[in-house]
Amino acid sequence: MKTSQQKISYEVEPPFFIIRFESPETLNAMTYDDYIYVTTLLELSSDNPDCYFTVLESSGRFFSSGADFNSIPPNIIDKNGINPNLDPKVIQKWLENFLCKNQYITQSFIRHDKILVACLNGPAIGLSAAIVLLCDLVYAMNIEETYLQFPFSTLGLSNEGSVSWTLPNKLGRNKSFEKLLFAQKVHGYEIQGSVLLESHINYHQLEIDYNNDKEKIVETFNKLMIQELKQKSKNIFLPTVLKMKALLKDESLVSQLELINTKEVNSGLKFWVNGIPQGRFQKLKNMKKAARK
Ligand code: CO8
Repeated sequence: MKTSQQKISYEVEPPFFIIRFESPETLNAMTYDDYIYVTTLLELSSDNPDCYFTVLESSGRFFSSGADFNSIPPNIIDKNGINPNLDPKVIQKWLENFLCKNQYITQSFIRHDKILVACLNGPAIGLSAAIVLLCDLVYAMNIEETYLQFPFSTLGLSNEGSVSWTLPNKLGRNKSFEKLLFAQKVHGYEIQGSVLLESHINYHQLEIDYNNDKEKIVETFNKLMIQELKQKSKNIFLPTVLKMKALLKDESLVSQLELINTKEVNSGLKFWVNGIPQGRFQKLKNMKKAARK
């Protein structure tokens, strides 16, 4: 099994701090260790005075398939016939395994002070999709193939990553209800112009076969996105972008995101204590295993 350092690389290319997900074999699924490693990289970027942009890039078909189902710990409940709701040890276990980690990861993205850029090579799912909605600039390689999906209801989870605030504000309230309650895909075309921004890359001008050379095209997309951002920021006085971010994402907005983050993790805790997500993740893992045979 790869370590977080093997799955996630980083590069400092001022004014950019580039974080790249490099486990295409699992569609860039993330364990809590991986997400927490990303938060340490966010801090490195934050502490680097030469970096003004933190760029998230990925590899392969998906930006990220969200939580790695192989990393979800099994729920050992009812071993002694104790109702899990009444066993403080079970509650403590999920406070540590879920609530603290999830809240901390989301909080790191909410509070990140550099311009957060997501370059989507493909779809993002779950907590990773929620993180995309917390980014300041989001570019997609291919609008038709890109989607965000929040399968929290099918996995017996509650909303995560402050998506209860971000999605209704970007997509509208009623549509967000449908997308979240029924775990439906938010297609690229539905958020084009609001979440997904247009890049000026013209793939038809590149000498790459879009359908047959996906690895090369993602590599090229990542490279060209950095070039494009360099070009766009060529004539700007960089310290202004951070002042602008502080205004566009001011303390009242940050506080709202933090409040909803706290409410979300608390609303999900009971499901973990009762073993619901663990069972559903296990089912998903078994389904994938069976499909491999
Ligand atoms: N975890 C681990 N492995 C994965 C994951 C994942 N989330 N997603 C895909 N993979 C693996 C598959 O097992 C498969 O491996 P192999 O080739 O060895 O069989 C490989 O990646 C390719 O996947 P598929 O063959 O399934 O590719 P498809 O194009 O057919 O399907 C999908 C792509 C739709 C993304 C499908 O793989 C899927 O449904 N994956 C699960 C997505 C998911 O539900 N993620 C969880 C979201 S919830 C969340 O993020 C909340 C987090 C809360 C807890 C945080 C704990 C860290």
